[in-house]
Amino acid sequence: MRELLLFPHSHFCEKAVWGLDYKGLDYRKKFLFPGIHMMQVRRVAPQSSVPVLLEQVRVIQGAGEILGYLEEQYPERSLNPEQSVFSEALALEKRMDVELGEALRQIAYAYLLNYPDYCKACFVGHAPWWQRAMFQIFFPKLRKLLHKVYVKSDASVADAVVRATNAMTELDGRLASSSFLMGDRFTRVDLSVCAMLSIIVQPDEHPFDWPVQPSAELEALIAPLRERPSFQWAKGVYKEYRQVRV
Ligand SMILES: N[C@@H](CCC(=O)N[C@@H](CS)C(=O)NCC(=O)O)C(=O)O
Repeated sequence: MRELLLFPHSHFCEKAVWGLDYKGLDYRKKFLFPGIHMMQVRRVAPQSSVPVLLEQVRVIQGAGEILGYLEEQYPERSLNPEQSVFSEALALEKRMDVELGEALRQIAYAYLLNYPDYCKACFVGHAPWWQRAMFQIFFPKLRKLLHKVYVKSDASVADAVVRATNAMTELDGRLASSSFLMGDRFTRVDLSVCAMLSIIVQPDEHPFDWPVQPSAELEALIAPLRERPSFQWAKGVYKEYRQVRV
């Protein structure tokens, strides 16, 4: 059986999950315990990051790589942009992974690591009691690690806010004249950008059942973004194109 290694709330994982769901493929989700995931993932793949797709003897690491692989193996319901804009589209997707996806993650962790219960719900809300207890014990260490890797410093978070806002301004501009980011139909670029936005949009169609966001400071940063065309667009795309398979 096809298997996807992932964290439940991760927007990069959501990008791969959406791809699999969109193609109507069967697969098993294997949620990993943060920290311990590094050993588990490195046993099969070069980096420690998820998502990782395991299909027979193949190991595909990285959300974009997984979308590419799915398109190659299962070309029906194509998510590829037209050939004429293909490289431009992939470049936009990659840039948005960083400018939007990585920046939003950095901002989110900067505030949410102060809320252990929220983090617990994100990483192990689905897991048996003993994993939730283990998470509680390991959280101080995990918090330190996540802060070091993702949050870095106040200045770097401030820069991430500027980068994410600029990225959304660019998207708003593109969406002023089209319902799609590249070409005239739904493609992997739309899917990917909406998945990156999912951590702030938290759409109902997303398979993760989001806990209530506890940080007033983070909410103050997100609130003005809700009015953005790109934010509203992502909500609409989720409604129309996100088929959930549990
Ligand atoms: N470039 C990768 C990035 C994936 C990524 O950053 N995954 C994070 C979760 S959102 C992760 O696994 N972090 C833990 C680690 O790298 O060990 C992709 O597109 O899949």
